[in-house]
Amino acid sequence: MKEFLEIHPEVENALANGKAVVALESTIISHGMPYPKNVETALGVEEVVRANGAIPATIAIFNGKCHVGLTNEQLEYFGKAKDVWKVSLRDMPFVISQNLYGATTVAATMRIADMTGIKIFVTGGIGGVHRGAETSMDISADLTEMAQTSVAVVSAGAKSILDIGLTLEYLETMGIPVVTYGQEEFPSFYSRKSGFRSPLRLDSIKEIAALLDTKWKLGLTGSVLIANPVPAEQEIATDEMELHIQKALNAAKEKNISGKEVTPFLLKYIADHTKGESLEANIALIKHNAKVGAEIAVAYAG
Ligand code: PSU
Ligand code: MN
Repeated sequence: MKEFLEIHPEVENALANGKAVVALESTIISHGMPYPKNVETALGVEEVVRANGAIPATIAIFNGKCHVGLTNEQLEYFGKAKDVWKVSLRDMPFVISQNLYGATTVAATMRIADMTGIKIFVTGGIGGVHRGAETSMDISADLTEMAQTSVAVVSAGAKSILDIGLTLEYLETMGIPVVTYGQEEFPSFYSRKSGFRSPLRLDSIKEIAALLDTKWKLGLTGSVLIANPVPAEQEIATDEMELHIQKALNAAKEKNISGKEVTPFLLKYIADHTKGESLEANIALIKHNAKVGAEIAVAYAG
């Protein structure tokens, strides 16, 4: 696999010395937030990871190579470029063999992190089972990837553009532990609430690291979802978000949006219609996840 990887020397060095490394995705930069806030956020998230004792490794595909750890210029490129592929697992062989540029989703980022030897990955929200999946079959490859790849995912739960109940059922079926950090309820990205009880709860970083270590030492492959609720000051009420989500879903239906376009369309619609507030919440929760993810990576490495 080496021929497809371009590992930043700082990341390579950290891995060789058993230091904590945190993988970060790039779809969020290219397809999840407007420029220049996306680049500022990506740089800010990397700083938070460093401030908490780990080395950040943002992952993206450049000219057919999987880059693990990006330069600031590369981050800037991904924030600005309009022709960047959204790369999930099925897109990897095409984008790589065609020497294209791709921003990686949770699924593709996890896989590349695993190829590199990184065990902890931080994002905002994961993809999941979409509302209406009983007829559309729209279930994100993030979930099937989490079922097989042994990289932990730190997220603010799942956005309520998804069917959170079905997403939790799917994670249970696939044997993926879902641990909420510090509260009983599973969070829904913008909100600390979702209406669903978290399958598991842990209140310390040490216990989370021990759970990861135990799962993998038992030979149980696959991910652990660590749900880290958005900080209370930046939270947006679920009923307020629900109105925007309903409108976004209706607009997607009207425009016949399907396949891989669904998630970026819904994210952009909600961002455009909630303006500053949702963007600020989004930035705050990703930085908070970066802090918790770095702490877990340090505890796990220790
Ligand atoms: N959900 C969010 N924010 C995101 C995404 C999902 O709240 O940025 C992005 C992630 O990169 C995720 C991808 O892996 O969308 C899932 O896309 P799909 O539903 O097409 O699998
Ligand atoms: Mn989908």
